[in-house]
Amino acid sequence: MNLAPTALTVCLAALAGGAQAQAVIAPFTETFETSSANFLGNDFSPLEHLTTGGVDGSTFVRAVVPTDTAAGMGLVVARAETDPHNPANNASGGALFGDYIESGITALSFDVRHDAGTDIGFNVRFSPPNRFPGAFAIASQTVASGTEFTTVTLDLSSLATVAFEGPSTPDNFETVFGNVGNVQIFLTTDLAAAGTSPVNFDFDNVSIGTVPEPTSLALLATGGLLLTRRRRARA
Ligand SMILES: [Ca+2]
Repeated sequence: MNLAPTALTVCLAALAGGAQAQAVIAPFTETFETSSANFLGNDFSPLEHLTTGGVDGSTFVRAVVPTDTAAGMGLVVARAETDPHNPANNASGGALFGDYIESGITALSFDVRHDAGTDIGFNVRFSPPNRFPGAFAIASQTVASGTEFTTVTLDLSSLATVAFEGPSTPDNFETVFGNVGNVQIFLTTDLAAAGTSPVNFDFDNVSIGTVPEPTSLALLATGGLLLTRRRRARA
């Protein structure tokens, strides 16, 4: 038999083993339409939810980061996490979590802008609900300070594109990406170089899916330019 997973089979799997990962998740984009969707900041307090001025004028979330509390690299600026004690607290209602391998999820992307006054690099740590081990996917691009959002895409498709806490083995890949329960956006740039404090980091459209084809990327870039022009035309 080769049955597609249904809500029933997912429920049965959940009943069969409490520790078992959610079987299948779908491509998903968190647009922060009505709330901060339980996304948290460095100190685990909810990110600020702003109702206008995001991508294409939409809603978005903001992490306000004082530079004096951000000594060195490796600062978490935004967290999407599961709460093992109360699933109602799961970021995005849990839509970002589960078995990325089984579901064919090979990329996470987000739109970000900041006002640090210097280029900022990001990486994203993925971990199971119990938080360890973690795997870091490192963005190849940095994001300039400014008023426009930039899309940062992390490739999660293989051992070659992520760095593990512990040995880089197929077992570790399965442990993390077969049961993702926490997604943490880190800085790879020391905020001590920032020209302003606090620094606002604005996030929108946190997405899981597949790595875009180069042609899709070009189309997306064109679409982004058109949207930018339309926004300017309206302003
Ligand atoms: Ca939005």
